[in-house]
Parts: sequence; C-alpha cells; structure tokens
Amino acid sequence: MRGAIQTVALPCSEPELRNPSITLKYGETVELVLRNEDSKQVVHCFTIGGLNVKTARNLDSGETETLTFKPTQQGIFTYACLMHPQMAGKIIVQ
Ligand SMILES: [Cu+2]
Repeated sequence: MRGAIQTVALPCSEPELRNPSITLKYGETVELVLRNEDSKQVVHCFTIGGLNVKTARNLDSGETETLTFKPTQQGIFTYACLMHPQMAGKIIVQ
C-alpha cells in the first residue's frame, strides 16, 4: 500500500512567467507534472535547489515530464529553469 500522493501540475513558459508557489507536505510522495506550455518552441528544464529534484532532460514545447519524489526536508525552496533563471518560483514544504 502506498501513502497519499499529491499531484501538482505546473506549466512552464515564458514570458508569461506563470510560476505559482507550490505547497507540499513533508514526507508525502508528490507527482509533479511539468508541461512546457511555451508557444515559442523554446526548451525548458526544471530543478528544485536543495531537494535534489530535476528533469532528466530539457522539455520541448508541448512535452510533459512527471517527477515523483518525496520531500526530505521542510522549508522554502526555489525551483527554476536553468536556462531561464527568471522562470523561478517557490516550493514550500510543510
Ligand atoms: Cu526555460
């Protein structure tokens, strides 16, 4: 039996900069569904500093990757696209 799963969808695009803060529960598995919604054929990646979470590769426009992980620390972390540092937001683990 697996525990509760939190599923969060996160669009990745610029320049709209839709980078919501995401709140996760400590110790509870999360499925973070990333989708590159950029209309300009720009690739994006995704990484969360401090939680050792990142996409396996860059996502082309329209591509989706699901990252499954369990937050191992509480606190406030920053997520970002390494190629577009302005595409950043907060992950709050409580
Ligand atoms: Cu990017």
